[in-house]
Amino acid sequence: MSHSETQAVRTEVVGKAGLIILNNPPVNALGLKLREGIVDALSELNGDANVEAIVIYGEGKAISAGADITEFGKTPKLPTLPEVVNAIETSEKPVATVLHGVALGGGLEVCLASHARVALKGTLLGLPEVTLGLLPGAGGTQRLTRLVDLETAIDLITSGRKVDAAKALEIGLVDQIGQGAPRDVALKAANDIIEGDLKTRVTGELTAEIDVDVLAAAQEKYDRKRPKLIAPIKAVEAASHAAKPIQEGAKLERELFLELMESPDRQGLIHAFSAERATRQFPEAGAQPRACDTAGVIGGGTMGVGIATAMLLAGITVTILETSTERADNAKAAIEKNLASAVKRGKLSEKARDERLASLSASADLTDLSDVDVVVEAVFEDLAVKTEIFQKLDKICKPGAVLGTNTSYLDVNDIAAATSRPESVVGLHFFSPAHIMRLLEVVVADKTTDDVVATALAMAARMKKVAVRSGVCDGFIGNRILAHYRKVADYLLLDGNSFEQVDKALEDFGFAMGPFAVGDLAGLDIGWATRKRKAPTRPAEERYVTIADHICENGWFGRKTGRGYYLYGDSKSREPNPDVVEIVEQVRASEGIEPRAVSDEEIVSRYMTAMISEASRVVEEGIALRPIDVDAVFLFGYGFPRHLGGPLNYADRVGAAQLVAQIETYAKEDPHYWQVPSLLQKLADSNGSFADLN
Ligand code: 3H9
Repeated sequence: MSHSETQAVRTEVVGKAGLIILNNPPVNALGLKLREGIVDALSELNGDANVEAIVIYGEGKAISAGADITEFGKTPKLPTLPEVVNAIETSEKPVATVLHGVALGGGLEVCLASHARVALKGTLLGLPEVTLGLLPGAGGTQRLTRLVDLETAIDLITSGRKVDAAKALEIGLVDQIGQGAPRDVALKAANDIIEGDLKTRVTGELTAEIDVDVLAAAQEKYDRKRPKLIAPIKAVEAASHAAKPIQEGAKLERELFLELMESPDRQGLIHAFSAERATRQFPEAGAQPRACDTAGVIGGGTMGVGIATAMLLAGITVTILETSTERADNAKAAIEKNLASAVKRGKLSEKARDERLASLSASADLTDLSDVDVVVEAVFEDLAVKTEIFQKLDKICKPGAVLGTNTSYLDVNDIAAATSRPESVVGLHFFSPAHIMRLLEVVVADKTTDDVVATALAMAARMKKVAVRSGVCDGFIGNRILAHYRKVADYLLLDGNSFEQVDKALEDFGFAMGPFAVGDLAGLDIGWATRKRKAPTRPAEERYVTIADHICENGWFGRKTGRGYYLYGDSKSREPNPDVVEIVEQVRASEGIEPRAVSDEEIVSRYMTAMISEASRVVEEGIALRPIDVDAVFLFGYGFPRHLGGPLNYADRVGAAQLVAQIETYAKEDPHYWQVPSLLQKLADSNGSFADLN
C-alpha cells in the first residue's frame, strides 16, 4: 500500500486499485485545494504502474456539494473545475466515482466526467446551479445530455431538482447502486472494472440526441415565467450545444456560465442561500439548550394547528390544548388532515404518519401540560387573555419548561412579567401556515436567558425552520416593516393609481402577489383590527387612508367573503371589484384629491424605498442583529423575490445615496412619512453598504 497526503485530497493504492479520497468538510466543496489535489492525484496514480483502475470517493457526509460558493466573485485560481473534469475524462486509466450523501452541481459534474458511477442507496443527485442564478459550468449541460434523454436532462438542469440514486439508475445517470461504506464500494468498483464487471465509457464521446422541439418548449416556458430569471434560459441555451464535440460545447457552456456569474440575480440568489445559514449565528447559540422533546400548543386555530403539525413532523410529542373537549378534538382532526395531506404530497410515509399521530393528544385541561418541555401559546391576540394563560402556566408547568408565545406584536416582556419565571419566556412567532412557512422569529425579551434562546434555535433546527433572532418592538422585524411600507400602497391608491396597477407593477417586479391581492387573501379584517388598535397612538400628522375601512364596513373581507378589492368567483382569476373602484373615487373626491397616477417604476421605487427605510431603522435599533437577518425574514416569511436577495441586499443594488435622494424627493409631499433613517444617511455619506454590516 502506498500513501501520499495533501490536506484535502489523499491517494492510496490498494492492490491494483488507486483511490482518490476527498476530505474537505463539511460537504467536500470543490475549492482550490480539492481541485489541485484531484489533478495531482490523477497524475500520480496514472504514473503508478501497479494501478489499473482509479476510484474517487469522499469522506464525511457527501461526495461533494459542488463548487465552493465562497470562492464566487473572487479571482478564479487554477486549475478551474472544467480543467479538473477534463483531467478526469482524459485520464489514461479508467476512473470511477462513488457517490454518497449528495452529488450536487460541480460535485455531480466530477461524477459525470468519470468513466463509471456507483451511487450508494439514498444519495441525492442534482444540478442546482440555477437556484443560485448559475448554470452547470463544468460540462454538466454537455455530459448530462449525453447520458440521459434530453427532456429529463433539461428538466434537471433548469429546475435544479434532485433525484435519488434509484431514480438516477433508472434514467441512466449512474451505472450501479452500491452497498456499504464509500471506501468499500470504491475498492469493489475498482475490482469490478479490472474484472470487466463494471463497464467504463467516456461520457464526452457519447452522442447527445438534441430535439429542437424540446429545447424550444423549455425556452418558451422560462421566457414566459414571471419573474423571468435568466439562468434557466441560458442553461437551455448551453444544453443546445451538446451535439457539438465536447470541448467545443463545454467552451460555449463556460462562456454562458461566466456571463451569469456577473448577473445581479446570481448575487441575490447566493445571498439568499447564505441568509438561510447566517441567521443561525445567534449570540446565544453556544448555550446548552434545554430539552424540547415534548410540547403543548395552546389554541386550536389555524396557527396552533400549524405549529402542532410542524412539531409533530419534527418528531416532537404534542398535546394540543383548547377550551373544550369538542374544540380540542376538532383541532386534533385538523392536524390529522394536515398530516394526511403531507402523505398525499409524498412528504411523509403512511407509517411515519401513524407514528406521528401516536404522539399527538388533545386536551381541554391546562394541567395536562404539567410535564411538557415547551409550551407555545397561540391564542387570540389580546394581552389580558395571554397574561392570564401565562399566570396559569407559571403554576402548572414543570421547572425549566420553556414558555413560548406566538404573539405577532404584543410586548413579550409584558407577557413574561405575568410569570415568576420571565427568564423562561420567549417569543416564538411562526408564520401561517406554520407547518409550511420556513420562518420563525425568535423574540428575545429582556430577561430571556441564553439557554432558552438556544432551545428555540434547537427546536427550529429540528423543524427545519429558518430562525431569526428579533428584539422586542411592535410587530418585531417582519410585521413592523410591513406595517410601514404597506401604507405606501394605500397612498398610491388614494393619489391616483388603481389597485390593479399597483399589484401588477409589484408582481412584475417579482412579488408573487401585490399588496391588495395579499390583503384579500389574508383577510382584510385583520388589517382593520390592527388599524383600530393603533388608532389611539396614531400621530396627528400621519396621512390616513380610509378606503380599506370602508371596504370592511361592507363586510367585504377578501377571498373568504368572495369579495374585497377583487371579486372571487369559482375560477382562481381575480376581477376588480367595481364597488371598490367607486369607494376609491368617493374617498378621493371627498378629500379633494386630483388623481395622479405614477409609473410602474415609481410604484416599485416608492414601495421598496419605504420597506428599506423601516428595515434600516430595525437594524439601527438592534431589533435585527444584522441586515442579512432582515433579508431572511422577508425571504422566508413574506415571499420576497429570492433573486433580489431580500430588502437590504436589494438596497445595496440601488445604493444608499440614491435611496436617500428618493426619500428626500418624496418627503416634499409627505415629510412625516418620508424621513431619512440615520443609518441609511450614514451609509450614503460613507459610500458604505448594508453588506458591510453583515
Ligand atoms: C457549482 O457547483 C457550479 C459548477 O457547476 C461550476 C463551477 C465552474 N460551497 O446547508 P448546510 C456549506 S455551484 C461552499 O447547512 P445541509 C454551508 O454554507 C454549487 N459551502 O447543510 C454550510 O456552512 P456553515 C452547486 C457550502 O446538510 C455547510 O456547508 N451546489 C456549499 O442542510 C453545511 O451546509 C449547490 O448549490 C458549497 N457548494 O445541506 C449545493 N454547500 O456550516 C448547495 C454547502 O458555515 N448546498 N456549504 O453554515 C446545499 O444545497 C446544502 O448545503 C447541502 C447540505 C444539501 C449540500
